[in-house]
Amino acid sequence: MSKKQPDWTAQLIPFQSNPSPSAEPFRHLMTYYRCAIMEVETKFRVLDVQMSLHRESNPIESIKTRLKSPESIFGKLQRRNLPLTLESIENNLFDIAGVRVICSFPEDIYFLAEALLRQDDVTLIERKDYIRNPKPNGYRSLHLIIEVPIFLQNETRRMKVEVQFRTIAMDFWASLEHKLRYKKSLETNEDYDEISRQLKNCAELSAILDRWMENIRGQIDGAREI
Ligand code: 0O2
Repeated sequence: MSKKQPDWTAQLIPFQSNPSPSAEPFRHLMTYYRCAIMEVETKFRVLDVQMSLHRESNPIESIKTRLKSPESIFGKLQRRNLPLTLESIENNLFDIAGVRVICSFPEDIYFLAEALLRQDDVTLIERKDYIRNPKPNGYRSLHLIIEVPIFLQNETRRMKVEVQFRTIAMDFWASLEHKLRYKKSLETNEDYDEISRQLKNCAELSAILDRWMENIRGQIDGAREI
């Protein structure tokens, strides 16, 4: 028998200033975030093509996008004791729209991030550099919260988007760590400390791999210029 899922959208609606018992405003907001994802993804596709004109290959390996689910939005508002309103979502949650850019090399990440931030319509809200300052568990990635305009029929809205930049090695580690951490609640495992230590070692190895591959690229590019 299928378990009945709670209707999170319906739970958000009664708290809205708009008394209409309809999920329309929430759906509209999610659509605006989806549009913002499209805008940001296009910006990266353009940069990737343009940067490939000056190099042998494209700096971007792949782009993944995701819209936070209503369940996750609702859960995050509740955990933080925030009002369950659309206004509160826009003002407090900056990762509703997510764009993950997977690059070949760490230095490509910084080129792309700077190129993005130079664009007239992009505003930087927050920057967290977990590549230069990895998290204690070994997590590496460059996170930017940016604001971009979306051009609708009768208005322009500015929407926040979380951009995560990772190399293939960083993404490999983060994806597996995420899977291992959430598959079984790792915190309750009796070997938690040992597992955490091993995961951190793997993160350090992946950082070494990134630097090594970048050096090899440097050698190849240097040899080509001679
Ligand atoms: P999901 O499903 O990927 O969205 P905040 O997002 O502000 O509540 P925090 O920790 O201040 O939380 O933000 P931060 O550090 O920018 O991290 C946000 C996102 O980065 C996470 O989103 C993950 O995607 C990723 N991330 C951060 N730390 C780790 C980590 O240790 N391991 C892995 N695998 N990913 C990490 P969510 O909301 O957790 O999940």
